[in-house]
Amino acid sequence: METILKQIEEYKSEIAAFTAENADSLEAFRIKWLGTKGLVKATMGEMKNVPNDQKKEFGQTLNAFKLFAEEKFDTEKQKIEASAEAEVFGSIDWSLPGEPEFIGTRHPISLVRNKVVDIFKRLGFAEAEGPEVEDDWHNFGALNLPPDHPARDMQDTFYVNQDPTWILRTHTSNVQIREMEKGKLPIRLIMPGRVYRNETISARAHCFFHQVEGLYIAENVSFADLKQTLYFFVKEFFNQDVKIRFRPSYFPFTEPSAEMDISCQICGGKGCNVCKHTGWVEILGCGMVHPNVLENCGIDSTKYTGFAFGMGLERLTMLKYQVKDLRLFSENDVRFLKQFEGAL
Ligand code: 2U9
Repeated sequence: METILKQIEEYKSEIAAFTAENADSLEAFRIKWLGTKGLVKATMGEMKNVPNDQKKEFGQTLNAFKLFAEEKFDTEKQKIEASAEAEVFGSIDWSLPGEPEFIGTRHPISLVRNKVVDIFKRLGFAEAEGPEVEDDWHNFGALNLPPDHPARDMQDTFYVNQDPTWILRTHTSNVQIREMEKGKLPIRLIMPGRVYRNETISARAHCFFHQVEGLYIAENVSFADLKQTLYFFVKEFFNQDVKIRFRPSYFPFTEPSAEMDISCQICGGKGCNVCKHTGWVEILGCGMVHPNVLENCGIDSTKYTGFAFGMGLERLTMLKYQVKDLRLFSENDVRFLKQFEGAL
């Protein structure tokens, strides 16, 4: 008994004196002390030679010895790992430029939307958004569309679960109605958003697309204000040389109504395929807000007037970047999307 206890003490001082120089000497330490044929296990075997009344105490000594060896191994292992890490860290040239990750590009529709909104913000318009699932009143009724208007037809509009109450909005005009209902005047808002129409998908039409609509309501707002605002917009969006012209049109929510053309940016007005040899391309619809629409939202149409306009973002993007097929905008082909890196 005395001999084995003395032996354990000697082992402990040998273990305490050990320092691992490298991974190999650490492994040698593990095999010598903690391996299946190691000295710790062999010492454990001495238990059978100890008299029964001393087994408990000896068991504790053995456990402490085992722990001592294991802890030493763990601390030396950590030291080796830390120095290996430091070696790698020290060998890296931290001044080298990093390898850039390709993080994608903004979608062309987003680029154009942001540009349009920025231009109107400079004129004092604020951005507003509203729901894409809308009720009949905010999408049609309040906008002076009669109950039998063809746009309400299920052939043209998506109804949610065939329920006549809920539809996918067909324009962002529902946002204007909701803002007007709040009753705070004057209103000067620009509203970008996704809209839905039940169309067969082709190069020129899709069942969803994006619009930007604008609305300005105050006292004494005139058609001249509308023209000047839109002229400023197209000059900023396309270039300084762009010309505009207005043609009379009809929308149930505006009176008078007009469509605006710009001089063709492809051929400079000389005539090409894009402008169908007319020198002009249509880019938006607009008009003075119909008195019925103002009254529908509780606004006194004898005191206030306003103008509104709407344009398709896909169309604007196609004109600016000569994109020939609308389907490219929703296919997410990176070869197409990458071309807009750094655009605008
Ligand atoms: C309210 C009052 C009036 C918004 C307007 C148009 C004319 C228009 C089309 C352009 C291409 C839709 O994306 S498109 O197919 N829009 O021509 N939109 S006036 O008039 C409003 C809106 C809200 C309360």
